Amino acid sequence: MVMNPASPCIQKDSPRSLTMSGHVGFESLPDQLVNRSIQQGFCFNILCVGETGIGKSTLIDTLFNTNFEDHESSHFYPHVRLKAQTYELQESNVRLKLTIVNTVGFGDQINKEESYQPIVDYIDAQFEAYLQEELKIKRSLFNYHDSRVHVCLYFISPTGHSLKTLDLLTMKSLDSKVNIIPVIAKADAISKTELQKFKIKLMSELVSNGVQIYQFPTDDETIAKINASMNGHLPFAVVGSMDEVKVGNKMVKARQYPWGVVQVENENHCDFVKLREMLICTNMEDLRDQTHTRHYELYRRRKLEEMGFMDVGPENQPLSLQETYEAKRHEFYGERQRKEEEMKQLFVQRVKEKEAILKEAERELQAKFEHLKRVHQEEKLRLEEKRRLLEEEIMAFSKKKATSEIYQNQTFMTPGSNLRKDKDRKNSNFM
Ligand SMILES: Nc1nc2c(ncn2[C@@H]2O[C@H](COP(=O)(O)OP(=O)(O)OP(=O)(O)O)[C@@H](O)[C@H]2O)c(=O)[nH]1
Ligand SMILES: [Mg+2]
Repeated sequence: MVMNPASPCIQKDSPRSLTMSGHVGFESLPDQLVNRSIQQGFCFNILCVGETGIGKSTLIDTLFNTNFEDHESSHFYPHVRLKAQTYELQESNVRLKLTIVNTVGFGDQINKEESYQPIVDYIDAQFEAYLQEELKIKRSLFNYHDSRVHVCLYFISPTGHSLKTLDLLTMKSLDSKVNIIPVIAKADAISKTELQKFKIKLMSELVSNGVQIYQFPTDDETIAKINASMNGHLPFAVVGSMDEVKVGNKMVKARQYPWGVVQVENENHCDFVKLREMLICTNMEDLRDQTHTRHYELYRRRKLEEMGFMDVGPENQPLSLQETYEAKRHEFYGERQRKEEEMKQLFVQRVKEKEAILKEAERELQAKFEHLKRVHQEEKLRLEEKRRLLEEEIMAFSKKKATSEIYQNQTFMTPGSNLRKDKDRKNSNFM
């Protein structure tokens, strides 16, 4: 026996069957479940994937016998967009919150990759929203509007040939995320013999390309027989119409043509009734269940593994969520410390580099200052020398001037000097 070392050895006996001597009342448990479910109401989400104008809205209207008033789309959208609309329906005392998600512009772009990626993203986004709600401390899953897609009705064009690459690519990328029920749309456009061949061709193409479509469950014996036989009719060839035509003395949903009437609910004309029976009456709960236990579970597992959670450790020993959390926290703190240390070292290195740069700049500045000081000193000396020479010149000039003045005076004072003679000459001229 393999034991968890942390836990004491607990031996579990298989339960003993006892007979009760009187009525206890837990036989009403299924009724309690039914009552609670009716009170709570149900939710069902259908994704319709198909080219523009292939008959998606008409089929949904026909299935639920109502008018959802969906506007027709243009063929010129640059991207595929998903449009979700939610409706509240009631039949007897059962309330159904129905969400119809339509692909707008599907197949209209040249780049086909962009046709299916938005669908994948939409489905993942609904899973993610549910997971986030589940992971909240204060969850409100009881009144949470579950938008996870329970079924994808994939509309195939009634070409009578084969699947298009886009059909295969899209179904292949969706089959692990959603229950796919392929339907041949506008089946009134294909003859009875061609239809049988077309169905066989489609199924073999799906199998050879490894596309997993939804199989009606055969494990519940009450519905095993009908489900097994319906699995053999896939993909359903459907016709949609909300028009009422008089056939015999009855008004029936039909499409009227100049050559005759195609009755939607006539099993000799198309598989519409089979689809309605399988989708709504027999397997709606299984579709909801498969979505939760298979597709969502897969998404959740991948997501938690991506986040580093696992059920067993490296030596295959069981790991509790808390142990994983502690290990992750430890790893996180270690990583944070390492990063902090790295940052510190980087900081010290940067400071050193900056200091070296500043020191170099200071040294350059000092050298510049010394150079300027020297130039200034030399200039000063040069000017002082000039000044000295100038002063000497001034002094020499002053001396010369003084000498010349003395000489002039002497000449003026001496009788018979030239100055006197000149004066006399001037005077004689006047007389
Ligand atoms: N022959 C035939 N025509 C159909 C069938 N179902 C719908 N149509 C017609 O196809 C046209 C488009 O139908 P819609 O139901 O609006 O198609 P859709 O896929 O919702 O179109 P978008 O939402 O615009 O992409 C309408 O003229 C319908 O009457 C069908 O089963 N057979
Ligand atoms: Mg539509």
